[in-house]
Amino acid sequence: MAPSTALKLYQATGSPSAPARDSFAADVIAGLSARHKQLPPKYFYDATGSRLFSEICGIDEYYVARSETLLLRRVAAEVAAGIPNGAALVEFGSGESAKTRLLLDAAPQLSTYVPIDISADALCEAAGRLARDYPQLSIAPVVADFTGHFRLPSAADGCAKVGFFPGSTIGNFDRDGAVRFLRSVRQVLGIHATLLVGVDLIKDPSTLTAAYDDSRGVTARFNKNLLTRINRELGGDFEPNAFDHLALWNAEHGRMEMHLVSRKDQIVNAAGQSFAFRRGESLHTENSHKFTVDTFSRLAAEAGWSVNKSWISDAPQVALFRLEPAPGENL
Ligand code: AVJ
Repeated sequence: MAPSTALKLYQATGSPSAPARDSFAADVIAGLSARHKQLPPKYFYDATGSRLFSEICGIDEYYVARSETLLLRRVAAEVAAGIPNGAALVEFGSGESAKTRLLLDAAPQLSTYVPIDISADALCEAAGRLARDYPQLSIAPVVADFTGHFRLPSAADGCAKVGFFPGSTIGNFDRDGAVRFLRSVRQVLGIHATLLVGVDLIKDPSTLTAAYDDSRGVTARFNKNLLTRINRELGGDFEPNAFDHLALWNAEHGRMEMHLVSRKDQIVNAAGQSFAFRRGESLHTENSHKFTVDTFSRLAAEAGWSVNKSWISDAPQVALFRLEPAPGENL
């Protein structure tokens, strides 16, 4: 069923399709021309990719979403007790907003919800369903790449802000990128803010690798969908099955990596250019950094946030942090 039409979608990036396609093309050309071929993981999330990611979240081996949902359910009342009356919940990369409902149910004092997502399809659908289920809540969705610059919609003006960044998405940034992002979130949310961040914790490599290489092959399809998207949107001729899905634990950098490994020597055309792959050459598609409570607390401190509280789930463990602006830090 079509989502409610009462919702206005804020296009934070101006007219979305043309500039969005240009930067996709530019990123693909740059990434495939590099000595170590790579692509930014944000391009996974077209309509198919968003659907595949939801499917991944239902898979046993992908504990990241399951553990966090159980944790949120356990601590929702405690988290809600720290949320001021009339506050606005601002979610970075909201997708289906599945976990959001746990907070919305526990904190009816929230007046406003600002979901921000790069996928207009996922955002529209989720916002439509939420509008039906939470008629009191004012919902102001923003279509944006949350790593870029954008302003909050006026619906959130004058409200205390609660940032919500669950799912361990922060792990996609390298360390500098994560610090820069957390700094810009401080700026976007202003001074009367707290930020709830979900982070995946370092654990045994076999649990980690199974989570990124599930036995049903959904993660492999999610990874290869990036090639299908390039074919469709940038006139590419990738054969997705001429690449193998590879998930590996990089202990030195504390991160899971996903790659697409060429099964043969081949030339691929995309975005008006040709790219040579050697057999065994990898296209690096994602980093998912994992933390300890300590390493993440230090990272947050570098960005001007201090840890007000952290909670840890049952195994396989993930963590939820409540951050507040560090005293004495100016914006
Ligand atoms: C949505 C970025 C948190 O890194 O675990 C899932 C994406 N990649 N399976 C993650 C993902 C492979 C996910 N994040």
